[in-house]
Amino acid sequence: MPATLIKGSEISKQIKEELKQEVSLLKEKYNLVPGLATILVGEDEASKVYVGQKEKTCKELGIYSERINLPNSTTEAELLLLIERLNNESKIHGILVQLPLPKHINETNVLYAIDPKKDVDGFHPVNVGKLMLGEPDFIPCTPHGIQELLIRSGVDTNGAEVVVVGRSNIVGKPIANMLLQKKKGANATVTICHTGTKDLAFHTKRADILIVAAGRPKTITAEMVKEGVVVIDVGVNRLETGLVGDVDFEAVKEKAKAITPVPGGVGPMTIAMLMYNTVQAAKMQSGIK
Ligand code: L34
Repeated sequence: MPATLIKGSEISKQIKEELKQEVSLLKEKYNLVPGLATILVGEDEASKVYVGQKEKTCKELGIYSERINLPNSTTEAELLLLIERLNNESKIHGILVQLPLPKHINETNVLYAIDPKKDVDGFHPVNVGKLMLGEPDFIPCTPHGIQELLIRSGVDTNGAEVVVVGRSNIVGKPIANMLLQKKKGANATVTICHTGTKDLAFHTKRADILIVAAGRPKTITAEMVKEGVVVIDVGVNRLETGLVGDVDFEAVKEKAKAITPVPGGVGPMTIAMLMYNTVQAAKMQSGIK
């Protein structure tokens, strides 16, 4: 039977609606307006689209946003100086430096410079560590979005065989770690596959829940999954024919119980969870529970 679609575009709307109400309440009760600074260095077209969506969503929700576009020629020192200014700016509660950065800038140095209290991406080592310990302040937006998709579409992760394809710091590592925690929306048996995995299909065929963040179209074909699998496709590949994920959607959907589309799956959830983290940051910095 063909799969049901897990519509991130719909579920993210619901989350944004909840956040909009919370933002309005924070304004009314505490005169608090959450603020997000987004920094884009260079001219990457996809990054422009994503940052644009982030800024637009802030506006929709009543979150203050400052968008900072810097030329490709920006030095690391200049970027670090800007981050320091934003770390000390009280109306900014969250700082997001869109990745990837131009090659001459050291990503690690930049991510370490963001005050962990304002690190709404959850990329600072303090926040990575807290996540791993099961006590997160900020959960990285894409894995957080994936977990919310699973919870809100009623997928039971408890005791499930989860296979994650991809080991990036942004998606693979954090989602694997989150799903193995002894918590609601987690408590799964997790396998992580990557480019060093000898027999990828051996692992993916065993998955009850398959999360694919490999960055390559058709990484997963129909022969590689079992009947009734739940598939979360994190890929965003721009081909001449349009945007596709990492999963051979048309074929895999015939075997899956549920599957996320691309576009309209994980992508919009990433944006929604960034808004969630920004509201959390504002509350944390203002001592509001
Ligand atoms: N710092 N850098 C930082 N934080 C992040 O969380 C990101 N990421 C990834 C790239 N760099 C980052 C994003 O925001 C990927 N990403 C992202 C955000 C949104 C969408 C996709 C990736 C998204 O909205 N995708 C739409 C399609 C948009 C289009 O037409 O291109 C979708 O429906 O999938």
